[in-house]
Amino acid sequence: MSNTDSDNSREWAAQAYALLKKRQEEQKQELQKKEEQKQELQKKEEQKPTLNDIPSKENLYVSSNTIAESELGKFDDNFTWSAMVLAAQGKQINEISIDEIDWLTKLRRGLEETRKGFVTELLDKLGDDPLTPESLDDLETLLIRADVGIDSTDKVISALRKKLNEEVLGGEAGIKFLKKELKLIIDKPIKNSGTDLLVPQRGKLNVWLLVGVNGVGKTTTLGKLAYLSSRSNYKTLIAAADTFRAAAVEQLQVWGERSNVDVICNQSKNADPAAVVFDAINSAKKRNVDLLLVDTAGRLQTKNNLMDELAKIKKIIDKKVPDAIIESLLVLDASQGQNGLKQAKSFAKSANLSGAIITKLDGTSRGGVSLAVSEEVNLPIRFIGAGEGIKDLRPFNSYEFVEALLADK
Ligand SMILES: Nc1nc2c(ncn2[C@@H]2O[C@H](COP(=O)(O)OP(=O)(O)OP(=O)(O)O)[C@@H](O)[C@H]2O)c(=O)[nH]1
Ligand SMILES: [Mg+2]
Repeated sequence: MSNTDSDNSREWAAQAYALLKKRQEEQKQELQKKEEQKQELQKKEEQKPTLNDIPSKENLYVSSNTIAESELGKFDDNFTWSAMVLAAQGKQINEISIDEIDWLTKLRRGLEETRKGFVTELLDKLGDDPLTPESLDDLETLLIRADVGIDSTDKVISALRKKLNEEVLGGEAGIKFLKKELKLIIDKPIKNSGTDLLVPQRGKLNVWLLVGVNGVGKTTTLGKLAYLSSRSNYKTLIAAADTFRAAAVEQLQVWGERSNVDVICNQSKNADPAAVVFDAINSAKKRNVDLLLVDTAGRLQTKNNLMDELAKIKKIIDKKVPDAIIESLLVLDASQGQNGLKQAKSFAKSANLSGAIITKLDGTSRGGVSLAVSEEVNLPIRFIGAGEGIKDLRPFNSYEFVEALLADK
């Protein structure tokens, strides 16, 4: 990036920042006004003589379900970078939200460890010199170390080698080309699926099953999805079909409360997961639900009948709502690297998956595994998670992912 480019970017980001700050001030004032009006009203109520002078709890507490709006952070390098990523995707200054900036900052920070492993080292090695066959050998090692996988690495390196035979490639142009190649790999299964962005189809019952091995983040991801979905005005319901793990239902109920979404469950021990799904579908039909999110148990598929259980759940859905749109989403913990990839492969064989959700991208050095999932398992990545908070999950955007992976600072 030339000096003028970066000056322009900073100027653009500064304008976006000023606009967000102004908007936030206005919102705060609006809230304060509402609060004052509320207190005024309460005072009047209290002054009225009543038989029973116990104040109603509802009047004193603001709903605990409300998720606080994010606070605008500092105007720093993170802000500028995030604003530029949004601008590059065609966002106008007045279309940028604090949530988007926050997410991109989180994603960039989350991928820092992965990035350190190869980009920083690569840039140090490259400097401003043109790429050489030797630097490609270094890049190959670095990509494999970042868990990008052998197939994806081969693809990228061959493409770069071909390009090098055709023209001299400077450091910056090399990175640009690398980004393009990585994006191609991730985009391929998404394009093949025919759906760029996974959203529930209106007017139908959409059932999203979250599957995956122990502790990868299925329940947490489901909670975040419930929030995202209800916030986007889809009528949402949760089915607690992990009847195996103690406290799984309670964990889901907490998420249900946070996102204001009901949870259908059966508290009895060893309840049949398919029966829970049966009840949930009945409720979903009665309530005209758009999206039913199903949490499933995470036992290792090699050790038991998890696959049979999933098949049974699918059969029930097919029978009760033949026109339902079913998505089987494999949840993968990025920090498990190649192990996660192995899981994905064995699940893909028997569970008829339609997509993947990558979690725990924050603080792992193995974020590159997302590329391996795309290339080797041919699964479209639908969402990514980078944190334990309710807002720490977003629809997958390959451009943002690759930019964050290769952000150079
Ligand atoms: N840092 C981080 N932690 C996460 C993320 N997603 C989930 N976790 C944590 O991972 C742990 C396991 O998450 P769960 O959602 O219970 O995982 P699960 O797959 O439902 O687990 P089982 O039901 O036992 O199979 C919890 O401590 C979560 O807070 C993430 O994106 N980032
Ligand atoms: Mg769980």
